[in-house]
Amino acid sequence: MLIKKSSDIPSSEITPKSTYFNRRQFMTGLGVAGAALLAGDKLLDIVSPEPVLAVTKLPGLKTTVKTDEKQTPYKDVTSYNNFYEYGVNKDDPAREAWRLKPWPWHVSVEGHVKKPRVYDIGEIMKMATLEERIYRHRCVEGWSMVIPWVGYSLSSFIKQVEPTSKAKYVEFTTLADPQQMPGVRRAVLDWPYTEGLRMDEALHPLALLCFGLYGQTLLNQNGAPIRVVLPWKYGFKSCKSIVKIRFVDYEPKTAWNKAAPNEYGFYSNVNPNVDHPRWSQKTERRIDGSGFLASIHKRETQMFNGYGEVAGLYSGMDLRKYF
Ligand SMILES: Nc1nc2c(c(=O)[nH]1)N[C@H]1C(S)=C(S)[C@@H](COP(=O)(O)O)O[C@H]1N2
Ligand SMILES: [Mo]
Repeated sequence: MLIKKSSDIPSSEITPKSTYFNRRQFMTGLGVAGAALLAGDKLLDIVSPEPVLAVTKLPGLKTTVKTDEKQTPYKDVTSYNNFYEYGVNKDDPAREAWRLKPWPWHVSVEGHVKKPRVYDIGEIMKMATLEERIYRHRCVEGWSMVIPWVGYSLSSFIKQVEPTSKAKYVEFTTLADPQQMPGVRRAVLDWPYTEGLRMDEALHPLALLCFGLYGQTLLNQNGAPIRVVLPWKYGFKSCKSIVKIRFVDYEPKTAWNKAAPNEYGFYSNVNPNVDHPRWSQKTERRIDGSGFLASIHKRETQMFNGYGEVAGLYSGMDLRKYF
């Protein structure tokens, strides 16, 4: 749904960002009746404005990880999403996520760490140089994408907040505000959404602290303003719209493991040899703009999603037991 085509809006209205968010707050503050008065039969348009206005360009990025595979079109990356805080259907996030205010935003860093405190999103974005990384993304449901993310290694952040020797794992927590995220009013998961990594996994250079994709900041449905991306693991490990990062000495409970422990383990490394009880993990449907052809020409899923350099993290572990 569009409020106006972006081409109809003078650039003075698009920038600065704060203007945009104020306008959004103004509109949501009107309530449905006020919006209807303003918009007449365009009511639906005004309650779901064009998401592209919420992004900021991130110029001068160096691409450090690439693949020759065709990238998933921006339209698919931003409209076919799992983000249960907005609803359980793939199109719910793109329709509902405009309700989230990704700015101002703070992340609380807690636990076994020398610099525990609340960090501003702008401060975190400046802790290291942003770069582009084109990663494969594999959802446990059997589809995959190739996405040019923007961020920097999670390890750069971790080193600056200085976990102590007691920190063995890191836990991520997503916002769970029913005002901004209508999906959390239903108990489909035990909110807030949490995820976790062993410390050596979190420090692996492929683990990305992510702020954008396709050269601009994240849309809300992709986890604005801050998320992680772990390309060798199933998508659900990549926690979105993070408000808390906690360093702990125990294996953190994770939202999907709590919901269905026989289906979702803590590690959840992409592994074609270990099937999910409901979905084979041997092949995948690549969403690359080729439409229905991708459902016919399934690709073989690769161990660790093709990122064999992480194998050393799991040497000696029975990956059937630690799935
Ligand atoms: N907070 C939160 N993070 C989440 C999810 C979610 O429902 N809530 N879904 C996960 C799943 S199942 C996938 S496949 C990816 C999808 O990320 P994307 O839509 O940005 O591609 O986000 C993951 N992170
Ligand atoms: Mo997923």
